Amino acid sequence: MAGKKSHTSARSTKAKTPRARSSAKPRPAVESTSPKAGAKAKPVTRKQTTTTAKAAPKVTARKRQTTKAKSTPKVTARKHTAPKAAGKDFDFNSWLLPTLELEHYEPSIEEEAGVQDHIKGSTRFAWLGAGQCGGRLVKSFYDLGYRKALAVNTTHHDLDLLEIPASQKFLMDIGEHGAGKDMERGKAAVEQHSQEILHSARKTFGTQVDRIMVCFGAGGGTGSGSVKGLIEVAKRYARYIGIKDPNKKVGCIMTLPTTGESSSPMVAQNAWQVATDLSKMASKGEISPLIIVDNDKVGKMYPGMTVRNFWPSINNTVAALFDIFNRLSAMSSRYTSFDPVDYHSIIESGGCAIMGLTKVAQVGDKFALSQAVKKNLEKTLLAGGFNLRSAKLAGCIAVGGKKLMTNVKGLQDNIDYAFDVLSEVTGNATIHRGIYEDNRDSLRVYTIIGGMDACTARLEELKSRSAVTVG
Ligand SMILES: Nc1nc2c(ncn2[C@@H]2O[C@H](COP(=O)(O)OP(=O)(O)OP(=O)(O)O)[C@@H](O)[C@H]2O)c(=O)[nH]1
Ligand SMILES: [Mg+2]
Repeated sequence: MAGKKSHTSARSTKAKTPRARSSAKPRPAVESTSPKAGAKAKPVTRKQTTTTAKAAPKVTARKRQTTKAKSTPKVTARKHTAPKAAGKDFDFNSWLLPTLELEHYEPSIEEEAGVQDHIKGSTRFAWLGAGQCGGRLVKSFYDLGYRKALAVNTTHHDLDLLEIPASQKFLMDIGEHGAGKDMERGKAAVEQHSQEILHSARKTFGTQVDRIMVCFGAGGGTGSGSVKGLIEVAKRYARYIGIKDPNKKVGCIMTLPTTGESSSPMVAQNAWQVATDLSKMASKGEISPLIIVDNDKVGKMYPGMTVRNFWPSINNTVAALFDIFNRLSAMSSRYTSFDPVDYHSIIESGGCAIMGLTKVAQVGDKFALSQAVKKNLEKTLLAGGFNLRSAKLAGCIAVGGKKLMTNVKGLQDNIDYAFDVLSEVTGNATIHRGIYEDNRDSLRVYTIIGGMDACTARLEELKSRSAVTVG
């Protein structure tokens, strides 16, 4: 038995209680369940069924294996007996400390519905929006039916303008209106209020959530400064509701500033800093996915937007595009289904992710179609500067009008060929495919590319701007 000692954990001290030591025969390790030595202890947890005084040596099979049992392989019989205070050298601490058994149990969480969603996707998302951009992004998701949205800000002015229920807004009061592009203030705000934000998240989201996305705009003070703290809060919430691997279930949507905005060195510096930090976290698998939306690129892709519709148009496009993958992954197709498992593997692949939509005019010609997809791909993705060949996984879904699907000969082949071309462009990333039909008159190709390295070229550009000194 002595040789076994080296295998035992700190918990083995229990076996050295006077009672255990005085036993003539080798006794099963003693597990204490009650602080009352020698008392007839009541079961203390749902799962524990044996009571201390009734501990029978014949008990050989236990449903619940304790750490101790694992570390002393020879012990087959287990009893849950409280230590007896027999003898003056009874060491109260040595048996009291190991009773922290409850740490091994999941707290029993009651199902709470939280705010009800109105979506038809395969995955239940909760949204945490920080700063003005984050708040407006989550509002766009809210409008699509993703009602589990919570906006946080350091100023009530931005929150007041958000048309979501007051209970889904949280003011991180730091005594000033906004962080004034000072990331330290954003950071301090979340540190000061993290407990209350967690509380609001629990109340708003409930327990029926699969993934949490934190949204913000890189460049400001509130969102950029608080995002890392909020990711932590999101992970705490995830653990609280029993999500197993929070690193894979908490992601981000981050926007990058326009050229005009980043002519301010502070905006460029903030954006470079936070985008670099989050890209590192994403590549280490600490968040997944990190979806990047470059406001500058989107602004140039859709020229002629008015001031009034600039942000709402971008936000609604981002939300609708994100929603497409979630929604289609819940639908089966008579052609090729994009399964929830496909979808999840992409969004869990870590690294950076981008999304895009290409409309294809020439569908009847195999090469024209694949060329259109290839040529349009980089142009139509919502952010650039990535090495697409670093992608691990991608999803590509072609949605064609019923008439096209019925009348165009060889369309399935042509679409398949376009998928192959995409695989080539992404350095042979695994492409999860989907082919669906709708009532429109066109063929649209929706793409999400995941598991990529950071958009180094774009980050360098931001860095160079942040070096410019004013005056
Ligand atoms: N896509 C998108 N980007 C936005 C929106 N609003 C702001 N941004 C971007 O987000 C960046 C940060 O701006 P805000 O979100 O206003 O900043 P903040 O986090 O509130 O920080 P402070 O105002 O400094 O407290 C801006 O430079 C813009 O590029 C929006 O509604 N949609
Ligand atoms: Mg702001």
